Amino acid sequence: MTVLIDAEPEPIPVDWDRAALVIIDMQRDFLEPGGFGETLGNDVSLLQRAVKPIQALLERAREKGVLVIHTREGHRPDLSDAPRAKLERGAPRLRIGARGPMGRILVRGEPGHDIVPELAPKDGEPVIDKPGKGAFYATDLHPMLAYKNIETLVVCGVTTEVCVHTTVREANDRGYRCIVPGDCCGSYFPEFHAQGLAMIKAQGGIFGWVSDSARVLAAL
Ligand code: C5J
Repeated sequence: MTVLIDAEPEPIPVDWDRAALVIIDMQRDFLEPGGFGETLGNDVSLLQRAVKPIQALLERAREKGVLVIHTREGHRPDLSDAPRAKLERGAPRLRIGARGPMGRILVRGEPGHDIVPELAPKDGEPVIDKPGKGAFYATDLHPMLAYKNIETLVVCGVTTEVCVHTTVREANDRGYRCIVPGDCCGSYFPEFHAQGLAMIKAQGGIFGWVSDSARVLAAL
């Protein structure tokens, strides 16, 4: 059934049978002290605000049978899928692959790579392991969505201006309509968060639509 979600720049009709909730990188490495986010000099507590609103959307999506997809940014333990340009950034003892309090930073299988317990994937919910910022780059997300006839994505997670934004841009170019509930996203830089959302909905929704968890829940 098609319903209208209130959003900017304008309300958007959504058929929930052809929509997916895509939760980007809600990993301990970004949200907890001692992970990748903190090694880059960020205050990770700023991302916590997104957890509860995402949890509310996730629970409702599960109840209603809406497709839920989780993503995790990270690399193979041998780092063979990480470009040098990415590995060489930051102080050597804090780089991707270095050992930190939650295991090797941004490496698959390490505790820091896990999704935070409040949003842990359930059996049957696809988890996309992505080596880049965008969820479409070097992953099977696009065919997975195509096989399920998905046309609309509700995209949330962290960080607003990096992995959420990159994913929305990639999705937009592939023909998906993206709705971003702003309170379900977080950034280490509040000004980038605000500008990131503004950029999505500017120019008639050049990358997509911006809404919030209350308005999405009202339509779900
Ligand atoms: C970053 C992400 N910020 N998930 N990754 O490096 O946004």
